[in-house]
Amino acid sequence: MNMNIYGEYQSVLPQIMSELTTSLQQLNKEYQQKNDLSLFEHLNARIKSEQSMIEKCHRKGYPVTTYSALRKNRDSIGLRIVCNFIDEIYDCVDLIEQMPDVKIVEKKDYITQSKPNGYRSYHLILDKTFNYPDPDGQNPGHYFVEIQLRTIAMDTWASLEHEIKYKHDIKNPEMISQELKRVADELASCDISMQTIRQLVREDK
Ligand code: 0O2
Repeated sequence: MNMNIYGEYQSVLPQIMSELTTSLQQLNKEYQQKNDLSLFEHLNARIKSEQSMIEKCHRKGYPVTTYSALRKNRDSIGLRIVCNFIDEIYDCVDLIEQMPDVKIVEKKDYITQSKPNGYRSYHLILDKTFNYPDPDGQNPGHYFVEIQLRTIAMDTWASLEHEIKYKHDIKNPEMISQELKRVADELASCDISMQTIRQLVREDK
């Protein structure tokens, strides 16, 4: 019988994802009450498909095991937080850092240091304790979660870039890459302008 790569944790992962989603929605509510604006606009969550996880294990040279899926790779559970403005991304990172039982084990700021192709986003890897056993035999167990934080503009670009690149054979890749980078930079400039406009409106009050 073929065992799922997530093994006995297959049913635990969605529960962990759901608990964390609820905690973040609660954080958003509290922030809204305090600041009269949203911490984030929306939040998506996914468990990495078995096929993608197996492909990633092959790509990284890890054995295709439950241990590799949950310990060597750290994005079996992934959350994407989409904010209205850049400032809220950094507020959100600070608030996540203060959440109980959360340790941030990696931060990658692709906003101040965008990828060469124009990709922008803030990536976090959390090590969070949950009331479920983990692959190291601990209970409460430790689980890794990847969180990507983006503005609406960054999210639009990443979704469209993914759609364009992964679904079609590209005949003129250099020109397409240049154009995508140009659009990414224009959107980044719009993000800054929108934040400046909001600041002007606030100062006017
Ligand atoms: P999915 O379907 O989102 O899970 P690794 O995660 O180890 O492969 P690395 O360098 O450690 O690679 O991770 P990185 O680049 O910090 O983040 C990887 C994830 O960020 C990707 O996950 C994408 O979701 C997103 N990402 C990174 N670069 C780009 C990009 O240029 N364009 C788009 N659209 N998304 C990007 P996966 O596993 O590829 O896919």
